Amino acid sequence: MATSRPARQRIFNMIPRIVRTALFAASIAALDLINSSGMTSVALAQSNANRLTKVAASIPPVANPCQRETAGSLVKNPPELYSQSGSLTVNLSYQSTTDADGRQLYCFMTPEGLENPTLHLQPADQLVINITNNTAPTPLASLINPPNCGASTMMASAIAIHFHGFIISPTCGADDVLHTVVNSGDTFSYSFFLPYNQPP
Ligand SMILES: [Cu+2]
Repeated sequence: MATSRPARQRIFNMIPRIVRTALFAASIAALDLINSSGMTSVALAQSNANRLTKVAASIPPVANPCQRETAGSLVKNPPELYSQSGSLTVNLSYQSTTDADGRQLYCFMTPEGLENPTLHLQPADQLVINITNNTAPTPLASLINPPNCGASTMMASAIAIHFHGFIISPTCGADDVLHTVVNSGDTFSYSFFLPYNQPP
């Protein structure tokens, strides 16, 4: 009996991770030193033009973001989103809040109020993530030499998403971890296809 797909559904658990560590900032700084010839005005114009092609409509902040379970309660699974007809588009507002104990919490919120959803895709599916960094801006920390992906300067509050285990290109809009910069107030779109042979 022929079946088009294995009975066991291949589900990928994609956990977006925020790259905003000091280590990452240090690696960017090192790249800046290597490319110390500096950014020309032509390069700046090119990077800005490139950036414009990547900007989607901004995702507004969501009320009551980054909620946590109360102490002693059962921890629930995160909400889940599934691709349909070969694609999944997710709009995310990256936000921060301070809890009752003074801790700074960060999270991804969908406009519907889903926090940190788990995204399920099939091989060959397209994933589109439009994300706005709605955290408070911090002073500009460093200049990112071209080729830029998003902003050409990086705030300490800048974010980028990268993906573990996906067989995808390390290019802008996919899994470029070195040059993708989404500063506070900026919006960025990731868009790529998973390969047909993407293992679970
Ligand atoms: Cu990683």
